[in-house]
Amino acid sequence: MITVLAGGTGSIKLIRGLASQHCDLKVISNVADNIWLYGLYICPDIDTVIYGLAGILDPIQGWGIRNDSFQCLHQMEMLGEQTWFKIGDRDLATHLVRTIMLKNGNRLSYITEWFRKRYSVSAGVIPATDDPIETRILTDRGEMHIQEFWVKHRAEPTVFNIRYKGTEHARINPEVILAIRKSKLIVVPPANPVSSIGAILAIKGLKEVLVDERKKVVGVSPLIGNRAVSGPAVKYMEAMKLPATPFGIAQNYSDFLTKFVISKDDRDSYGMIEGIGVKVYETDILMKSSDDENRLASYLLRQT
Ligand code: FO1
Repeated sequence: MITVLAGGTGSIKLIRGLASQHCDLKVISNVADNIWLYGLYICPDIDTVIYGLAGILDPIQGWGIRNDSFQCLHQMEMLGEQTWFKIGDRDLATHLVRTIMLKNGNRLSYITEWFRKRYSVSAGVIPATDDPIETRILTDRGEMHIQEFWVKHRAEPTVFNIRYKGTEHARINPEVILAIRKSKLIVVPPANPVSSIGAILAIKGLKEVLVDERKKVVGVSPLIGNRAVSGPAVKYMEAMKLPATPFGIAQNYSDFLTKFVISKDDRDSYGMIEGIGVKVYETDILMKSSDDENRLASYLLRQT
């Protein structure tokens, strides 16, 4: 079994690659990006993994369903609703059904398992916790939900700090611990180290389990040089006073990471990373096509 800690658009590429190589995959999904909006409970990272593995993810945006229409959203706009978060018509069905199931008293992990089967995904998809947690961004325009910062304000405000609301009381999903303990490999994909991986690690007790199983943990850098492959990782890392380099990532993960795959363009970081006790592997980590995804996944399985 292989367990992957997952955020959104960056993680799914490697997850798809691993799914093409390996049949017993468990994906632990970040849930701190989840948001109540338009009366619906939206779980972007869970949906990105499920749509990605079901082969229906929009390849251009990296979220939502391919070739979706936006009739409902346009109608809402016509009715005067603020529609900064773009929900497609087919995607809407997922949020509607999930919200009904939640209101009927079902846990998020039960609902996610139900969707996994409906979308014919064979990999397990496990929400990191069933309890509500939320990444909050403290900015020069006030504190806001991560989706407000990233989508509504297009990541423009200056970020002072980031906090994970609710993580002090959230209970780790027991299946997460089971997956980590039973896996022969635990993968930290090229995901946002603050808003995706950071939000999973902020759940009390989770990091300790990873530290315990550190010999099995391999990471892939989400940065090439000092630039994120996608998304606002650099902005978040700077706000958290973390050096936005592959070394900064390795240092941030060093309690539980034993192996780290970096871009061959970052060869000069090799010595520093090995200096903190993390074994370094260099390859082409940019995933632009499914061939790239499969190649990196197979490299990970063969080399590490
Ligand atoms: N990202 C955007 O940049 N703009 C959107 O309007 C938007 C809508 C959206 C709807 C459903 C969904 O599952 C994801 C959506 N995302 C959108 C992506 C989302 O903000 C990010 O992918 C994750 O939160 C980052 O992990």
